[in-house]
Order: sequence, then structure tokens, then C-alpha cells
Amino acid sequence: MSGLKIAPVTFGREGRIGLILIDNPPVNAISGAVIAGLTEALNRFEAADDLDVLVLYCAGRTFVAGADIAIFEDPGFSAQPFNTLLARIESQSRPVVAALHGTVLGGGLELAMACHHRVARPGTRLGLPEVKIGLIPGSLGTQRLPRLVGADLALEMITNGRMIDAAKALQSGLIDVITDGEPRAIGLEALTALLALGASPRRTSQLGVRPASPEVLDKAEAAASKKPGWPQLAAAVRCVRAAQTLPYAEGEVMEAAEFERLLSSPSSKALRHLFFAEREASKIPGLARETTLRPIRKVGIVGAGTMGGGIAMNFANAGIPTVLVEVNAEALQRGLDLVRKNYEASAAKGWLTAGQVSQRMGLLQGALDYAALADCDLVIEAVFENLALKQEVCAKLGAVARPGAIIATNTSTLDVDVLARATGRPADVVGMHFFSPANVMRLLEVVRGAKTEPDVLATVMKLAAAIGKVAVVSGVCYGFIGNRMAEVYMREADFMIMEGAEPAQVDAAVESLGFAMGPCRMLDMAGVDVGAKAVIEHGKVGGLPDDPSYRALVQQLFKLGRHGQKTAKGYYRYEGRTPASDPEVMTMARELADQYGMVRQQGPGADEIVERLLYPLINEGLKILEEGIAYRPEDIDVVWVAGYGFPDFRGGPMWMADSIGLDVIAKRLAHYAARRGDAHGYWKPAKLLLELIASNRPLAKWGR
Ligand code: 3H9
Repeated sequence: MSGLKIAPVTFGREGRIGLILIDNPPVNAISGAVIAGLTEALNRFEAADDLDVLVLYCAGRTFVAGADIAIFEDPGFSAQPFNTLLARIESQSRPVVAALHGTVLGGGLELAMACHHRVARPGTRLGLPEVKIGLIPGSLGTQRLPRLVGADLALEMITNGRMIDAAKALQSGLIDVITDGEPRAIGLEALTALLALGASPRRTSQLGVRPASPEVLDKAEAAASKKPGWPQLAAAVRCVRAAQTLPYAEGEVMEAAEFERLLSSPSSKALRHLFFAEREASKIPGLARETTLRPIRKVGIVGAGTMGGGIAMNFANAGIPTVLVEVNAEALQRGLDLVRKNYEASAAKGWLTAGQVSQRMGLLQGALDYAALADCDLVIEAVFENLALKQEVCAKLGAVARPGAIIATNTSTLDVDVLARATGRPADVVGMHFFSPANVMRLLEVVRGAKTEPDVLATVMKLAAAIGKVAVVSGVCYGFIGNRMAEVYMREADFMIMEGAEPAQVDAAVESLGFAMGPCRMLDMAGVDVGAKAVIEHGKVGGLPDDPSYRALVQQLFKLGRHGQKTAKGYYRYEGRTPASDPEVMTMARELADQYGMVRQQGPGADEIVERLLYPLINEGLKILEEGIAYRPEDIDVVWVAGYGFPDFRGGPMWMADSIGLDVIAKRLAHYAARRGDAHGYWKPAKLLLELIASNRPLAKWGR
């Protein structure tokens, strides 16, 4: 647009129409420069008496997608300048129209709501996602949204942070028109229509609020009280309540106070850290941005068990034809039936239409012969976690997959380089470690082998994003990032139970920190057999410490057929999915402790349980960093939050380590080493831990 450039904003005109363009890639986030540019553009508009109306629109892929989240770390940050600007836009005496496209989020939607009219392209989505980063909308979103759509929908949108589509926005009154075309053109078109109607400014802050019923508000409050780690939810309810009971100006004061408090809260800082961590994790150091990717038009999966079927659903959901290969017709049918059952369960909940179920099932093809994989661009083995079996499958895949196809293994612990060699074409091989249930869990560990080609890695990372996963690259080691750290966590859980703690005490200690599930419930759900077999297999390749008591409990449970939820017995007894303490487990634990000469305590207290579960885990994370298995501390945080139920409002184990204090962690490791003896190096501090303490540097700054 020609006109006055006040980068990143341009003010221009067309006839009697003023135009403001924001061009601040990648997502037109609100920054100090954008606010300064908008302020100056508004000055120009106010000074131009010959203009009748104003259109505000954005360049690039989207209208403003929110405030720049990075500026919240600036200690001098205040929402006030932007809020003042919004009030000034709203108070204009000539109509102001926002022309929307892309994802109109947070401060972007707040900007649009301060305009008098809103027009959007058909694919536009709108929302207030601030709760996801530990905040509430801080630029009057909690006050203007209820005035446009009613308090019921406003409460829903602000507390779940999800977007609504243009059709719903139109129907609810959030936008006025949907029109296809370039943002500038649809803005001009809407204005022409408004002018013809003689429309005048309609100020959102002056509208009344269609109130939410007391039941809806009470329900939202009750839901918020169940998530104490997310104080933003209760704050959002308070603000929406204020919108419907107090004058606008008082609601404004309340929102500002709540926003300010949340901005400096540890939970919001942790969630903001994770926002950038997830995006950073997709970047591979040293890999050129322009790396040519391999095309993925069809995927093949060997093994139609729970894992294989779950993996296949990811690709079918993304519209990619997928073939599932099994050894016999019954197993194949069972696998396909399970997938259909999962889809039908989603349809019953209203998440999918019947048409979508059949379309997705239509993308899945079953086969009993590896030949069906010959035209696939990516083949993933998802057979049982057994080295010999996986080597055999990999060798077959190496022979049958077309040249250039990517071969992936879904192993959770085995050596990807050994499996890569078995294919005979290790450059094409990568690990794709999905988490169970694979169609639900967001995490994907992408394992780079010694010979993995960069374009293979880049293709898989891109594909991961396309199927909605958050992907983290790991180097090759036992258990990669997540399971390697989980191993020391499980080790201490078993030891503490043998020393006298009940599984329920162990679980409760970390669940009270906000973990989705403690280690015992987690293993019971994932399968004690799966956990025990991994330990046994690791032992076969000499990976275990020379300690007969090492994870003795999980192995004993496995031996006795206590495989967890699926056998109604594991660390707990189960009635359906409800766990109950089982005295048999405590007897077994005592016998094992006696057998291995372990000192039993009255039962470690909650503080000790937390320290013994988390500090070795953090220490292992530091070893993973110093060995170059993970690129960055935040990658480890993403793994634990997205894959292991680590509380997001604590930012992940590496983020948490800084808040605990690295020196505190080192001292407690030394304490347990002294108390229990450390013949096997369980409490040995990572070199990196000692280095960081010596140089008085936080982990967050590592590698920078
Ligand atoms: C807010 O508005 C508070 C107000 O109420 C009060 C204010 C005073 N800031 O996700 P992508 C970057 S709070 C900074 O990969 P996609 C992102 O890091 C904010 N950067 O793409 C990445 O950079 P890079 C409320 C941001 O297409 C690049 O853009 N708004 C921001 O999958 C591409 O992002 C939100 O919370 C930001 N706000 O998804 C929206 N947004 O390439 C958060 C993006 O260097 N953003 N970046 O890695 C999103 O939900 C998604 O990014 C979006 C695009 C849907 C926009």
C-alpha cells in the first residue's frame, strides 16, 4: 500500500476511506513498534477531516494473532498503552472496520472488538487463548467479548482458549459479515455497504451484556477450583462475572489487576516458556531451512496392535492413505476393528461425523504381505519391543521399501543404530517413538541415528507437525530422552516401596504437585509387563547396574502376572479403572527388601518421595544434555509435559530445576548418597550440574 510508512504500520487512503495496514511477520503480533505505528496512524486519520471511515487490516498469513508473547518478559511491560489505544479507536466518531483473516487471537481479537464493525474471510478463526499461557485477556477481552456474544459463550471461549470459526462468530454476533477476498478488499466492500446504510460507530463497551446463568458461572468456578495450578481460570470467571454485574469501567480495573497479577506468576512464566519451547523443539541445529523434503503420500505400518493402529489413525486423520500389515488375518481384523471402535467412540461424543469416520476408515487398508508396502513413502515398524524381532522386520523393510522411502522404528528403548544397520540402508532410518495411546498423546520423539540423513530428519519433523504432534529430536541412547529419565524415576519408586512406602503414597506425592499420574498408576496403565520386559531386555544387553535389587519389584509383579489395569492387578488392585491399595504388594515389597538386605523405613514422607523421584530425574536430564542426546533443556521439558503428564504450569523438569535451585538439588543428591550409600552411582551428580553451580549459571541459559 502506498502511504505513510510508520513501520510496521502503514497509513494510506483510497478516496474518502482511511486505511491502516499492519505488517509485522510472522503473525502480526502486537509489539511496542506496532503500538507506536498504530498511534501515529490514528493521529493521521484524526487529522484528516476529508475521510469518512477507517479500515484496519493486516498483511501476510493472518490478522494480529495476539500480543508478542516475548515482550511479557520485559520487566517494564504494561498493557496500558495498548488499552489506551483501543479506547481511542473505539471512541472515533467515524466508523472503523476491522477486516479479518487467518487466526484472530488474543490482543488481535481485542483490537478487532475495539473497532466498530468486523468483516472476516470464510476460513477465519477467532479466540482468546491467553489461559494457555497462564493469563487472561488483558486488553479488555473479558469485558468486550461478553458484550458482543453474551457471557455464556464468552466464558467458554475465555476459559477453554479455543478458537471458533467464522460461521459461529457470525451467528454469535462477534463479527458482522463473512466475505471472501483479500483483507483490504473485503474491508472496503464492507465499508461501502456500511456507508450506503449510513451506519454510525457502534461501540462495544457501551453494549449491554446478555448474562450467563448462575449455574453456568458456578460450574465454571467449580471447574476452575479443580485446577489450582491454573489460577487464570478462576480469574477469568471473576472477570466475566464483573462484566455482567459491574459498569464497564469497573470491569476494566478488575481485569487489569487480575492480568497484572497473573503476568508475574510462576505458572504463567512456565507456560510462556513452554510456548516457545515447543516451537524451538521443531528446529534442528545446523539444518538448512531450505532442505528439500521427501514427499510423504502414503504410509505403511507393520503391526496392527494397539500401537500400530493408533499410529495409523494419526495419518488417516491427516488424510494420508495408510496400509497396515499384520502376520495373520485375525490379528489384522482385530487391529482394524479397534481403530473403527476408537473412531466410533469419537463420533458418539460428537467429535466426528459418521461421514468422517467412513472417510478415515476408507484411507486405511489392511494387508498380510510386506509387498503392500512397496509404494509407501514412509514405513514404520510397530511390532513387539524385542530386538531380534525388530531386526528381522527391519531387514524385510530394507528390502521391500522403495528407494528413497523412509524407514522408521517405533522402538521405545532399543538401539536405533542397530535396527538401522539391520535394514541395510541406515541413511533412510529414523526413530519415531509414539506414546500410547498414539492417536491421543501429543509427543513424538524423533530419534536421529548415527547415519540418518538430514532430509529424513527434516521430513519427519515436518510430518509430525502435519499430524498434530509436538516433535522433539533425541540422540540414540537407552530409552531416548523420556524413557531414560523415566527409568531413574521408576527405580526410586520401586526402591521406596521396598523400603516401606505404599504405591498410593508415592503416587500422591507427585500428583499433589500436579502430575497427571504418579509412577505406579502410570505403569499399571501402560502395562507392568511392558515396563518389566524393557528392564529384562536391557539386562540382556548388559545395560543394568550390578544390583540384584534394581527394579526388583516391577519384575516380581510381572512374574506373578500382575500386569496392571489389564489384569486388574499390578501395583494396585483394580475395580474397573479405580485403583485400591493391595496388601499383597506391600508383603511382596517387604520380602524383596529382606531378600536384598534393604533398610526399611517407617515409610518415606512426601518431601522425600518428591525429592527421590524428581532430583535423579533432573540429574539424568542434565546428563542427557551433556552427552548431546537432547539439543536443549527446553526439549526435555517438552518431552515431559507432552508425553509424561508433567504439570505444564511447572514448565517441565529442567525449568523446575532452576526454580528449585541447582545447588539445592546437588546437596540433596549428596544427602541421599550419604544416607543410602552409592555403590552403583545412582546419586552421582551430572558434570553439567556441578559446572553450572560452579559458574553460578541457571540451566535456562545453558548453550546460549
Ligand atoms: C495476548 O494477546 C495478551 C493480550 O490479551 C493482552 C496484551 C496486552 N507472540 O505456532 P507457529 C511465532 S497473549 C510471539 O509455529 P502456526 C512463533 O513463535 C497472546 N510470537 O505457527 C513462531 O515463530 P518461529 C495471545 C508468536 O501456523 C511463528 O510465530 N495469542 C506469537 O502453527 C509461527 O508460529 C496467542 O497466544 C505470539 N503471540 O500457528 C497466540 N504467535 O517461526 C499464540 C506466534 O520463530 N500463537 N508466534 O518459531 C498461536 O497460537 C500460533 O502461533 C498461531 C500460528 C495459531 C498464531
